[in-house]
Amino acid sequence: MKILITGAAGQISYSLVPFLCERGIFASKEKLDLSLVEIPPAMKKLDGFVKELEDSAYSSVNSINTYDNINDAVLDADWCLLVGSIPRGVVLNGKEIKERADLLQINGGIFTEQGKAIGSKAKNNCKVLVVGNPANTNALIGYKNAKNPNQLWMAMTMLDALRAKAQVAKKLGCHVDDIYRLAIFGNHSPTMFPDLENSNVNGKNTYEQIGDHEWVENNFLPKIQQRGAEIIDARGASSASSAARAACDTVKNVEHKTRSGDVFNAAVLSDGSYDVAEGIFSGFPLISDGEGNIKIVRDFNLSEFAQSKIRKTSNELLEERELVKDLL
Ligand code: NAX
Repeated sequence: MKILITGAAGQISYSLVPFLCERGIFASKEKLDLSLVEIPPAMKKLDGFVKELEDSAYSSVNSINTYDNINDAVLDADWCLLVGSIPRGVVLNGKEIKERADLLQINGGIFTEQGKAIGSKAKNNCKVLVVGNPANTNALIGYKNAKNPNQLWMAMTMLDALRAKAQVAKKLGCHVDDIYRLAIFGNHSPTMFPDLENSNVNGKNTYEQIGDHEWVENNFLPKIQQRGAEIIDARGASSASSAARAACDTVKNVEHKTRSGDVFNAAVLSDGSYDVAEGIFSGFPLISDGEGNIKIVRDFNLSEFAQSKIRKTSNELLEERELVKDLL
């Protein structure tokens, strides 16, 4: 199994790679060939991380190789985890990247190149998870440039789902594992919508058990939508360990059959389900058959409230698509 990870010297990868090397994440028992990609200035730091991975002596790992470009790294990859991207606020060529449009264009350039490389050189059944922000639109750019419809492209919304589960568990005094069918719709951004109305806790409707729409709309929703900012404020750095956990959980959920009565979360290319415009990458409730196939679960009933929130987040994705249309 060849696993490619970009942004491999970054803070998310520092937790993600060790998580992936634990047993039971991938369905196959084959040992892992890790293909770690960074930009040239970060190669020394990556070498340091590789020394630590070697010292961890994982029985699941066959080889570890590092690359300063994706083209050499991606040959026959089974999974590509695209974590690396340029964050908002970075100074490039003397100019601070502040605007969403600039961020989309700069990262768009990265994902154009990565999409082309993955489409032509990775395995035909390769699975791709985009973590680097703006994740949904980066995934769209990568997918369009890959031009290989057999490959599965996703953007990460699992962290939003885990955050939502943690808040529900606190509110209802239940365990996170008792929460089923909690779905994240839309963009991985402050417009995203976590739906509780179709969720249940051990068979009992989550929204009804909470029984407090005011809490859902004015407390729960902004809490999940702004959780990333809350972490940055407290930690002085963005979510890393939880993001790594969520990325690993996404891989595990795609690789294994979804537990009965449940869904998992990622953003995939919209086919028009739930009136989300076709051709954007939106969060949906998904199931996996454990054989590499995932599909959108279509039996959620959406209230007026839910529909209006999903329209808003879908519109944001359409605006983002418009901003990068020259890259698609
Ligand atoms: P770091 O800045 O610690 O690491 C990013 C790494 O990517 C750096 O080492 C950088 O050199 C590398 N990189 C940049 N361009 C690259 C390229 N073209 N090829 C290969 N490597 C490249 O960021 P980190 O905290 O690890 O976050 C990574 C990305 O995840 C960011 O874009 C961040 O916004 C995004 N996140 C996405 C989340 C999600 O739920 N989808 C949540 C967490 C996180 O905010």
